[in-house]
Amino acid sequence: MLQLYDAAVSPCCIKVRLCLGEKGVPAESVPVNLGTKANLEPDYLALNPKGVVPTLVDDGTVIVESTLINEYLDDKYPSPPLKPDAPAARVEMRKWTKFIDEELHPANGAVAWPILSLDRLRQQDPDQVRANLARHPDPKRVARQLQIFDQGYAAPEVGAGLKVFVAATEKWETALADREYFAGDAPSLADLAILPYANEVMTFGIDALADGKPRLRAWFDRMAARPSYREAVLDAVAEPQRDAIRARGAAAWEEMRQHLAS
Ligand SMILES: N[C@@H](CCC(=O)N[C@@H](CS)C(=O)NCC(=O)O)C(=O)O
Repeated sequence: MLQLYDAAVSPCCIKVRLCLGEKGVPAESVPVNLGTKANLEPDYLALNPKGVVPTLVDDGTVIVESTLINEYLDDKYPSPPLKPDAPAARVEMRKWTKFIDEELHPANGAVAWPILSLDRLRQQDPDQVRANLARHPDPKRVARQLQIFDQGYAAPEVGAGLKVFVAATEKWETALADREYFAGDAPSLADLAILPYANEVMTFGIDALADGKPRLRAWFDRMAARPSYREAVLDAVAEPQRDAIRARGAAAWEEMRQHLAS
């Protein structure tokens, strides 16, 4: 059976779980506790030298990077297809997955990461927290997390990340003007790549970002009605935890939104 090294609320892991759900392919979820930095233990770094989740292991073959994992799953389990047939629509699909990997996911580290982590980290010894954050092999991630730990939602990184989210929701609303899904006429890997981040917008207390974007809301409702969303999101994170995240995000939004005024 496939093994997925996994973290429940990680958008990159949700992306892969959505794909497994759409395919109806079972996988053993191997939880990696990001809170205790299990992702930086030598055994895990041997699988994924970047020290991030997800990692997929298929009978000894190790695949990292959520977008590549989903491409692999779609190649290996072609039914139902999650890549449109037409070459131009495939380019469209990959334009979105590239945008998520290169722009929105790093911004996510400045918007969702503090909502998920900051309150918990602030209950710990600050020097210990800084030392722990600094252990990560990616210097950009370390600098971003240290700045946000020290400055909270006033950190410039939060403002920059939030502006990327605003731009993303605007791009999504525009793209959905003439289509129901982001590439082709059925859900594709593009929709599965966007959904975890749209889910944060809609359920992390920051849904003001979707105000005035009816097409984005309708697309989200369509995608959230699919069984794969139930499995990948609702079944993976208990309702009280989802409620707590929403409450923390709503409080954070009052501070975060100040960045949009400037
Ligand atoms: N480009 C990678 C990004 C993976 C990534 O950033 N994963 C986050 C969770 S969403 C992580 O493992 N963070 C660990 C940490 O910050 O220590 C992918 O798409 O798989």
